Amino acid sequence: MRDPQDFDFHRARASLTKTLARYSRPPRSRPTDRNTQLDRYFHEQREILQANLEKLDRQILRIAAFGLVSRGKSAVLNALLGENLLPTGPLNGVTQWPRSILWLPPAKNLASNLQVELIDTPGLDEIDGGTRSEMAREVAKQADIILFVVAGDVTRTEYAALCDLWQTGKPALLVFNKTDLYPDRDREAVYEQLRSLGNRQGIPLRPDEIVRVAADPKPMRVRHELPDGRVEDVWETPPPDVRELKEKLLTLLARQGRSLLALNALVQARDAEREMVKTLVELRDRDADELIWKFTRYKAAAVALNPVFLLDILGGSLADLILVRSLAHLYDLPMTNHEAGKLLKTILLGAGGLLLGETLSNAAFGMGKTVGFPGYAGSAVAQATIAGMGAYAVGQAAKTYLQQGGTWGPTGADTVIREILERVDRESLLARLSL
Ligand SMILES: Nc1nc2c(ncn2[C@@H]2O[C@H](COP(=O)(O)OP(=O)(O)O)[C@@H](O)[C@H]2O)c(=O)[nH]1
Ligand SMILES: [Mg+2]
Repeated sequence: MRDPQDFDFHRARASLTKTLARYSRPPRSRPTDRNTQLDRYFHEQREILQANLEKLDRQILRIAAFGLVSRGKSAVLNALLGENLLPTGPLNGVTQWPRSILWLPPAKNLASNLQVELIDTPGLDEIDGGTRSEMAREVAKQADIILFVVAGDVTRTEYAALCDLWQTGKPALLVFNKTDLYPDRDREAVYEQLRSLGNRQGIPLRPDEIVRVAADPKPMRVRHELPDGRVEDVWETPPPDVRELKEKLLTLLARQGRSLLALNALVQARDAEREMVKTLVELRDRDADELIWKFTRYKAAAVALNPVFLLDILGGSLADLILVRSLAHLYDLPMTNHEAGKLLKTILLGAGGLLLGETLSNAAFGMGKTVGFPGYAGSAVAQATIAGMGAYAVGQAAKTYLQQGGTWGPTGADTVIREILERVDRESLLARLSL
């Protein structure tokens, strides 16, 4: 049987490739554009798309550790690595910048060529406010899984930071470190404490998203009984214990690693595309509305003045089509067949309205526009109104579809994200990304 993760992976790749192709060139600038940064902005978003495609191709999954200073973020990652590659210490500011290290977990647990990168970050309270939150947001965006490291009581600051990270929709684990110092603090106790902090806002985690570790336990005094019956106290340093965390991560990586990678790439691609389209739409919204009104008036006038029944409908629909094309041109946004199809439906509904309107007004005012003035004027006004409204509806619908960009098409990011999430276990960490 084909691995569903493979399927997710390939669909995500196809969707991203299509999106990139759709935005292969920056939108043409218009004299009314106030924002001269449009070109640069477009390239930035395109780079995000490209980077995500590369990340997907190289199959790099990123796990980032966050938390306040000295909670043992670096120590936890070292314990996972099985080597002290990252500097740790009791002083603030040991870790100044985010750093990433390739993790080679036991291969049998990992599907295919997945690579895992561990990202160490400075304490959320280690650098000044603005830079810190921006850095945290950037790293969180790129991460596929978030580890939030605490030790002892969870403070309000930690709770707030955890909520912020939770907003990204990424799967997150709360890593309760230094269990050697807090042997009685079990999962329930930690969860209860979160509850007391969260009160009505809800808890940003489920109990099974809490793991307990002792990444760098301090030496303990151990009593040894010697063969001759004497008792001796010696200091022993227990080995790091990150079993719970490692197991959770390996299970997650094996079951959903590639799907997770696919989803994250898609979510970022979708956001980049939305950003691009939003900027363009905001910039050209006034022009678009003007265009729609112009067409609305033309169409109303043309329908009112034109005496031939079928010509109204044909001409009206043609005008609608031209309006749609003009709008697409104005925004300079690509229009997929899927959207064009949806639009066509709206246009046909508009034509149906006109047809119905003509029939009804013919009945109400006698023989229609061809006979007698009062009848003509009455039905002409009615038909013109309906035709005008139709153009307006079509214009607004076209605007909405264009604004949604390609993300809703059959290969669009939104569709693929939804379909992957429908397949995966809803209760699992992965479902968090549906936010
Ligand atoms: N007792 C105890 N100390 C730990 C544990 N993990 C880390 N530490 C200590 O906590 C201090 C801060 O660790 P570090 O990894 O630098 O914290 P970071 O600032 O969050 O990266 C260091 O002195 C570590 O030795 C643990 O499991 N138990
Ligand atoms: Mg550190």
